[in-house]
Amino acid sequence: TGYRVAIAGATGAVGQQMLKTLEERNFPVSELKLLSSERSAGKIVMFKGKSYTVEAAKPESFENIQIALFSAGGSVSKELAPEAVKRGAIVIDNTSAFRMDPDVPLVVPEVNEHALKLHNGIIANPNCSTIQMVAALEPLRKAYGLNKVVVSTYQAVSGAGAAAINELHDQTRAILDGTEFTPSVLPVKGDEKHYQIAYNAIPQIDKFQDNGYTFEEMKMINETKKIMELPGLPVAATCVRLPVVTGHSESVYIELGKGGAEVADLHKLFNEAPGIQLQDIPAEQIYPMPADCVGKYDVFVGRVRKDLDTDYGFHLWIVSDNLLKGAAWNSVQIAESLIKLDLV
Ligand code: 11C
Repeated sequence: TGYRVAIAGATGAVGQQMLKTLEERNFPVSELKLLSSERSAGKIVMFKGKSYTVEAAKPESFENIQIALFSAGGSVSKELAPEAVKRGAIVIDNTSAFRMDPDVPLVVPEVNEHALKLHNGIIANPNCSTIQMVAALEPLRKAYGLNKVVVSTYQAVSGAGAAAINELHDQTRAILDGTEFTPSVLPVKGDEKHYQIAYNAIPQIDKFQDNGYTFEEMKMINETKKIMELPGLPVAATCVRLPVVTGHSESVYIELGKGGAEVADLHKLFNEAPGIQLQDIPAEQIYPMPADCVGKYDVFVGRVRKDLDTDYGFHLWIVSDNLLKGAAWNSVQIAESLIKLDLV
């Protein structure tokens, strides 16, 4: 017994983590179909000790599938997610293709699991940097309300895919060896200019929009309002790429809706919140770091400080594995919620 599951983008960085997560969670899979682009079709992928041949994704691939996890890029989702839905599947889409569509729930289970009930076949998985931030802010919103969010990110190269990871390794090696190199992937593959990421920090993730913010920054701004169901919440973001392979970090300034909170109150809320781990003992130099979060499902919070000038203001440091809670785990968690709520 179990569910008939398909993964579109099965050979990618996130697809591989989805398989690992389904296996680790012992997700009830009765049949598994692994799909990819034509280029990766024919590859053999292991799941629970069994080998599967990856097939090129096409509309008919979703015949008889109940749950389809998509992480093969926005254009694949735009083309094939509606085809999967037409054939009776529920799609959990990890691209930005449908996130802001009012008919599509955008879900982080710790925050808005209830939104799943309104789905019309497609459920969107938010952007990685948004997921970890809203998961950490939700317990504070519930207790005090939330009036303002200002975030600066320190994002890992794996968010930009396998080519960006290779570029970081190759550049680091070239610099140590004193050889020449030509950046070709970051900050954005399709943009005109490319910059060194090794030993650097690049204040551009995704393309610039007309308002001077990047698309990654606008995703954090718009998705946060939608997931937290606070359309009027002021949110500002600055997104920066660092030479870290996996694990996004965020410095977040918030203003609560009520006064009177102390650091200890926030600690208590984080300690009680699902999916959050508090690591905040300054006297012992305890705080979250990406290297410690790799491979873990939770969102880690530390450096909790009360603002020195503004009433209701707090500063937080939030770290999580961008491929797990930021992508694969949140998607599988949505599938688990759908089963729990009897929505499959
Ligand atoms: C990054 N946050 O780190 C991006 C990757 O909209 O799902 C995730 C892109 C997305 O580059």
